[in-house]
Amino acid sequence: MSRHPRDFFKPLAVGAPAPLREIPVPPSRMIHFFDPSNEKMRAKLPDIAAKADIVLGNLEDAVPIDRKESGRAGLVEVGKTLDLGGTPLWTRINALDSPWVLDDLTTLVTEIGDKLDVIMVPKVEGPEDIHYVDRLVAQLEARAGISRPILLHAILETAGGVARVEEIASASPRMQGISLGPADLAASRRMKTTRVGGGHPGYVSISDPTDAEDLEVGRVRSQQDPWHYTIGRMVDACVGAGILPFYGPFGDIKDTVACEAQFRAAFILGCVGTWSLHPVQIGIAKKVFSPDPDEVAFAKKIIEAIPDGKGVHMIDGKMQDDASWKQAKVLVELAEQLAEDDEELKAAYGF
Ligand code: 1VU
Ligand code: MG
Repeated sequence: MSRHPRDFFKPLAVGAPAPLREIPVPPSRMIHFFDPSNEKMRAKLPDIAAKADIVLGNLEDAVPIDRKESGRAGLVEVGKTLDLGGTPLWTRINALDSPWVLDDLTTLVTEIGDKLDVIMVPKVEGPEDIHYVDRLVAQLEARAGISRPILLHAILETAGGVARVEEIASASPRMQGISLGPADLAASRRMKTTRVGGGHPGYVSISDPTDAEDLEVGRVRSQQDPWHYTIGRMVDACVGAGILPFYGPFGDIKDTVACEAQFRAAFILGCVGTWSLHPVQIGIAKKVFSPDPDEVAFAKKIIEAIPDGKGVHMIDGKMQDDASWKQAKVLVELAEQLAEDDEELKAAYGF
């Protein structure tokens, strides 16, 4: 936080809306990416929005240079003409050092700022990047007469950004969350992988040999998660700042099994959701980021057995106390929230 604490929640431009004190937490299991320069994808968006928790018009990487302007115009058209049935609309703007970002922000905030919930900012290196966007968005909100502040979401995809993730998370009251960007981050760190998320057969731990003479015998190799450290650090930074952590892209669209495993590792470590790059990943994210019904049933049992959440108890042979009661609350409260608008989940959780 670079401003005095007393000024942290003051609007950064005369006429801009007051920053929110609490970050809203609607169901956020997947941020579904679409290419707004692709007319076919735009046409499918109402159907996609009915399945996804959040839809995001991507203007940055993956959109070719000659379609940057039509992508921006396509997103304006989406905001002005499509009924997304209440599903939040986000965008990912071009990088702050690119020739497109100023027009991205100016056009989007002034044309469809009242429809945009969150602006995702790529390649954030430090709090100064958030401060720049924060002030500019405030000026544009004031110009457009927007009454609800647009929130910001940073992608953690440079080594420098990871080193300053706590400062990024608390750079502005507009900060809504952070996503892991494993592709750019791998390149920035000079990690030796061409994969977009997921494990790597070279990143393993190995058991001891069973034969002292022959080092090849009986050794079990087990792939490790190269994103474990960064996800853990990102989750801590986000929770400390009262904002939401997300896993990012999983590029092997055909390998739905590995995608599910990567999403689940992120869910268990504390992420609230992930990106989906292809319609097939929406269902995977929904399954993974909705808590498992058996685990919710056990969590409910803990809460029912320990109404005041105090003391030590044995439930099904497992020790429960004040801390495990809080763990149970995390799962049950998330399940209750997700079940509110989903009859299938409501039945699965027995609410
Ligand atoms: O059956 P149809 O032809 O009518 O439709 C295709 C396709 O258009 C559609 N589809 C999508 N619709 C909405 N949102 C999407 N994200 C989306 N992706 C595909 O589904 C039908 C079947 O598609 P497909 O299996 O034949 O797949 P394609 O080869 O058409 O498309 C695959 C890619 C990966 C190109 C496509 O899914 C895509 O563009 N996804 C978004 C990629 C993206 O946003 N990348 C940037 C974020 S990741 C990053 O920055 C770091 C790595
Ligand atoms: Mg990236």
